Amino acid sequence: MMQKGLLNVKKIRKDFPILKRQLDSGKPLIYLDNAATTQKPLAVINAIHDYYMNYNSNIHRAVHQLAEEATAAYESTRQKVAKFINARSTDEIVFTRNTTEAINLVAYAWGRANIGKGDKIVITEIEHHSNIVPWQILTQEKGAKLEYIGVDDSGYLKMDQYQKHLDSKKVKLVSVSQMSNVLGTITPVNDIIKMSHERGIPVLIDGAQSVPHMPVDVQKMDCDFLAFSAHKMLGPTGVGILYVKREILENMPPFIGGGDMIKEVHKYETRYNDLPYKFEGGTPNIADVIGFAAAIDYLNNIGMDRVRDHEIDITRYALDRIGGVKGVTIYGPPNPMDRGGVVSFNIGDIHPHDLATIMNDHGIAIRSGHHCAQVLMERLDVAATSRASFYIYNTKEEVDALIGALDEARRLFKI
Ligand code: 7TS
Repeated sequence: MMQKGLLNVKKIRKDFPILKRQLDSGKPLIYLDNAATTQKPLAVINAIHDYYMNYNSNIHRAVHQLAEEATAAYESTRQKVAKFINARSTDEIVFTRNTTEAINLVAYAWGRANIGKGDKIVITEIEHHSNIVPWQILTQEKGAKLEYIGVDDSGYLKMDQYQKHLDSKKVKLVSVSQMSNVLGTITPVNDIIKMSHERGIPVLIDGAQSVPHMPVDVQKMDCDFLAFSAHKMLGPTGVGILYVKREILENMPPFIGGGDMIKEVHKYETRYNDLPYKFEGGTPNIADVIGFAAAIDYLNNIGMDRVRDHEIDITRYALDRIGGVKGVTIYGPPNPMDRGGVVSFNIGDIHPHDLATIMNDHGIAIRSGHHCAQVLMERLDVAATSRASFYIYNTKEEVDALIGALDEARRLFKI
């Protein structure tokens, strides 16, 4: 049953064994690097353990009992994923290794068949490298062009630039992150998709940061492709999801050739398997796909609306508290309603790696660096930022501990 009201964070924390960990500094762990990967509840760890202990087998191939059990569990995750994002059917859900591979799948399979000389692909300045490099490779190979929607000083996309790109009439694909992993910006994907569909242009949504943190409905949004990673939403590493609208997937050539993606192979030709198996060549990451189901169950039990509400609450508090630190610059939208639970900042001229090292001495795990978003770093005119990112088990007390440690760093560096 879905719960109501504020999250019972105290209870949630008990489900995550790692949160009890004492670090080498002697301090308890304060984990604020959730945009990189989240921690895993016991239910996920147990599901993986149970698979290897009791029904380890390859899937889709044999008729013996273990194979049937493993196949059923693997396919049950696909059903849960389809329901979680409200896909029309499980045919539209392809398992990959991560968001990066999901986007590359689209670039290779769809892109090679649909992008030609002089065509344009539109992305934005806030993208993660995973949503930049595949398009650079494709456009360079095809003699096509990569165009950017800029970001303003408050972290919002410059929609007038988007309009101009669309008006230029050569755009064949738009690929945009729904939530920035640096600024936290939640982008206006509904408008972006509507504007591009009016011109018959498909849209890929990078949901690596959005799907774990807010309700995402592919039918409502009407995106053509959606990519995200299990490991950023309580699930194991090594599992990514690519949603593709059925009518597009049906016409896509395959990505990786080999076992499992075929129906019949002859000396010089192959009949490919049904959707979505045509896009899942080779033995997949069975154990972790099975583990991912437990993560989806866990999130469903809380309810994604409540996950989002918790993060708005803690982000509002963090923006306020971090904003009060002397010498601080916070990047991204000032309004917590317009962003996810990610706060990037710099303090004076303290290098983010130095800051992260001092935080580590306090048991606080934050991220420092370019966050795989160097195009955005150039736009912000910084080499790096520090970043605190939150999830369902984080508390305001942990934000307070961060502030205490930041103040100490500031004193150390005489800012
Ligand atoms: N897209 C976005 C918006 C991301 O934030 C990330 C990972 C990816 C794509 C790639 O996901 P992967 O699972 O394929 O690696 N972001 C981060 C981060 O912010 N820190 O570490 C990874």
